Parts: sequence; structure tokens; C-alpha cells
Amino acid sequence: MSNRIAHAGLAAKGRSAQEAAALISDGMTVGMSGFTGSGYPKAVPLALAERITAAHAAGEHFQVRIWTGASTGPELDGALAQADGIEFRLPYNSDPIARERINSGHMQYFDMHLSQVAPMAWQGFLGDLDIAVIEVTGITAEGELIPSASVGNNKTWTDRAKSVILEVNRWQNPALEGMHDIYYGTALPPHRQPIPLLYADQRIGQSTFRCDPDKVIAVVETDAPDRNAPFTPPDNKARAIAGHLLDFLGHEVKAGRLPPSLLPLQSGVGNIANAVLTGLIDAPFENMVAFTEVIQDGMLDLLDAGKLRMASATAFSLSPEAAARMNADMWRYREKMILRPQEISNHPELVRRLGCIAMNGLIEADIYGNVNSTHLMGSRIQNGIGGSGDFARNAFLSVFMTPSTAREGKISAIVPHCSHVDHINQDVQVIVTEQGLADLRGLAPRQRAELIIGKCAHPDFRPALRDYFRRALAGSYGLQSPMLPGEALAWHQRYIDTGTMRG
Ligand code: 0RQ
Repeated sequence: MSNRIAHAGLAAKGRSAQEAAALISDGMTVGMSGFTGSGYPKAVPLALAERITAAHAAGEHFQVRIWTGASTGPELDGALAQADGIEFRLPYNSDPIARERINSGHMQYFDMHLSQVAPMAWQGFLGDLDIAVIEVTGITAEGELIPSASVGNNKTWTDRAKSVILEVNRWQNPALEGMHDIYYGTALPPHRQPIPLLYADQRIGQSTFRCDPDKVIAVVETDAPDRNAPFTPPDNKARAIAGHLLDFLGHEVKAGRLPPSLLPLQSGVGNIANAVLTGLIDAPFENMVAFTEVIQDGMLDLLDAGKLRMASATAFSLSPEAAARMNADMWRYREKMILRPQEISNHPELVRRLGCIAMNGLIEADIYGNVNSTHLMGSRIQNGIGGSGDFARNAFLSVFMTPSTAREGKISAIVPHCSHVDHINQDVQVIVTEQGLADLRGLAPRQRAELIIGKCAHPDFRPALRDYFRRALAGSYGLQSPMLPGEALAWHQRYIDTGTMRG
């Protein structure tokens, strides 16, 4: 056992990944660490997938229920889904193999608001948790756990699970110790107290997880990086979206509705969100802070440029290059970052009180400003709602952004009616595409329709959208949100039938 495990009793529980996986049986609910591809266990899930494959080959039933923080990595979701080993999973997933199993009806997927996972587990709504499998970077002499590259729901899983398996990952820099802020003050109603966090850069907890050593049934050592995906450099569309949004934020500062250092930034996942962060480097805002759930490459750049003072999140979501860059310079970055449990990083009351600027991606928006973040053509899950709902509903400013078309221009991201709604129009204040920005604040649905079609839709789709809107005004049952029910979703049917939404 390495010097990462300072507690003698836990050092004596060293096991191989195969021995640890043998402690998990068919039908168990397993709470795993991991959030947006960081800090997930890497050895035990792979060994479990091998066990499940062998059991299936022998004609035995073997599936588990998996709870995580958010998306993990190929060694966890990918391997277990490939082995047909997941009966049920929550919350956010972005693994392509797991996505396929969900969409083909082989896996149940409960897509939840990320802030609600830990509270619901405590409330008892999700059932019992048999085992937690948690990646940590070390164990102190007192048996406290030093967190890894994500915090997610680890505090809740170690507290709630009947037994705990630890993966101690030597790859992670020991200087991560001290970056985390684990708040233990949450309680169930009627005993719940206000969370004493007044500023995004404040610490309110401790740097380690508590864990009863008697609950730990195996400690497995690993030495492997997270398998993060690279970001593509911003293309013209991403740069145009970032440009419109940054102009708008500048305008809001001039109008006195935002301070010159803006308000705490929340940034969603994906290339467009990353491009906006990159664009902020040259924007005239100084001394910014982030209160968000993931720290991406763009945030590291902002920290390095001295534009961002501090970033609070629950996980990293870095390209392999940025992960290596941060790992090499962890002592410096540690002072400028705080990783918290996701029930705190995404807490609706904190998002509302701190006044976050929420910037998230979307799949489609309709002409009234409702947003679909999760389902392609109304039925195929892409990833999940993630933290977008936690932030969008409660933000000071709620922005959604997307290229105006998808699939080489065959699909319009602006549609008459969303095929699935995650964010109702009341939670959507600004929509941005490479075409322009629609500021929807204070506008009624019919006013929104004119603006969204004119500013955000691709010019190729504007005539058809205007034609639809005109006919809906003439033939709708009511005129608050005009609609021709039979035709609204025919847009999507057209793509399913012909491969394009064009008329
Ligand atoms: O399909 O992968 O087959 O090529 O959808 O689209 O353009 O790669 O999307 O990476 O910017 O993510 C909303 C998914 C956008 C993301 C979403 C097809 C498209 C492609 C993916 P292919 P892109 P991005 C904090 C905030 C919810 C969670 C969230 C997301 C695939 O932002 O998951 O916000 N958000 N969390 O071709 C049909 C359309 C389409 C379409 C795109 N209109 N119709 N297909 N596609 N638009 C972080 C966390 O919560 C963890």
C-alpha cells in the first residue's frame, strides 16, 4: 500500500479490483463517484463489468442499479452498459453506449435536476443504497477521505451506503488536498437551516469526507487519469454566439443592470459554452467569479489571464491537455478553485441569492421561448437536464445558446413548438444563436415569436416559421401562445420521414 493511505486499519483492507468487485452482487444499488468525466472509479467498475459478462455467459441474471454525480467515463458507464449490466441509472449520462441502451429500451434512466439527487436520497425517495464506490486521492491518518477531481454526491453516497469501496488514485496530484469544501450542515425539514454561504468564493465546510472506517470493505489502489474529451477549437458559429452574448453583457453593464465584474458565472457543458468563456478573455470585465458546476478549459484560461478571481464548482471537465496542465501546477490553481458537493454548487437558493448568470446549451427552442435540452425529436435522450434547470429557473439572467441549425443545416434549432420541454418560457430570458440574440425579458408570447424568428432562426427557415406563425394566429384555439396542434410537431415528423425539416 502506498503512502496515500495513512490510516493503518484502512491500509489493511487493500484488495484487488476483482476482489472488490466480487463484493457487489446482482440487484444491488451502487452509488459511484464521478461528475462530467472526472473523479469516477476506474478499476472496480471494469472488474464488475467482466464479472457481469461472465455471469451472463453462464446464463445467470446480473444487473445493478447505478447512481452517480453526473456523467462518468468509459471505464464505468461504457463498460457496464456494454456488459448489459445496468438495470437503472441516475442522474446525467453522456456515455454513447449507455445512451444507446437507454434509447433502445434496455436501461431505465431517471434524469433528475442535479441539485435534487442528494436531498432525494436523504428523503428516502430513491430507495436503499447498498454500496458506494468512491475515488479519492488519499486517506488521512484519522481515516478521513481526501476528495478527487469531483465531489458530486460522494458525501451522500458514503453516508447513506451500507458499505463503502474506496479507489485511491495515485495519478491525482496530492496538492488537490485543501481545494474541496465539504459542507455537512444540510438536514431534512423541519430541521433544515440556511446555508451560510454569502459569497461564491467562501468556504463553509471541511476539506475531507468523513467515513466510518468500519463501513469500508475494500481499498483498491489505482494510477490512471480521467478520460476527458478534448474541446474542439471555437468555429465561426461559436465565435459569433460568444460575440453576441458578450456585447449583450457589456450593454447590461452600461445600462446599470449588471456590475462591471458581472455576477457569478455559470457555464454549461460543450464547445459553445467553452467558446463563450474563451471570449471573456478579451472582454472588458475584470475580477469575475464563477459559481458553476464544472470548471472547463476556458475557466483555466480566464484564471491564468487574471480575469477570473475564483471558480466554485463541483467538478472539473477538462480536455486531456488542460487536465495535465492543471495537474502540473496544482499548488497555484488550488488557491483559486473550490469544489463543493453538487447539492451546494447547484443549490437553487444559492443560485438565486448570489444572482448567477446562467449560460447553457440547448437542442431546440420554440418561437415562444420554451427550451428542449434533452430529447432529439421528442423521444431520444441526448444527455440529460443536468444542472441547467437548477440554474435557469433561479438565475439573475438565464441565457440559452445554440447554433441556429443542426445536422448540416437540415434541422432548424428554432421550431414552432419544442418536441419536448425542459425549460418553460418563464425560465428562458435570452436566446442566442450565431444569427443574433433575442432578449425576451418582459415580452409576451406573441412578441417573443416575432423576435426569436427575426433574430435567432436561420434565414433559410424564417419564411416557414413566419408562415406557421401567421396561420397559427388565424387558426389557433386561443391566442396567448398560438398553435396549430396537428402541424406543430409535423416539423419533426418531416425530419423523421425525409431526413430534413425543410418543406
Ligand atoms: O448529434 O452527436 O450525433 O452529432 O445533438 O449536439 O451540437 O454537439 O451539442 O455539445 O453543444 O450540447 C443541449 C446536448 C448541447 C448540451 C446539449 C444533435 C447534434 C449532435 C449534440 P451527434 P451538439 P453540444 C451544466 C449544464 C443539458 C445539460 C446542461 C446538454 C447532438 O448542452 O447536454 O445544460 N445540455 N447542463 O447533431 C436534432 C436538434 C439538434 C440535434 C443538436 N435540434 N435536433 N438533433 N442535435 N441539436 C453541465 C451539467 O449539467 C453536467
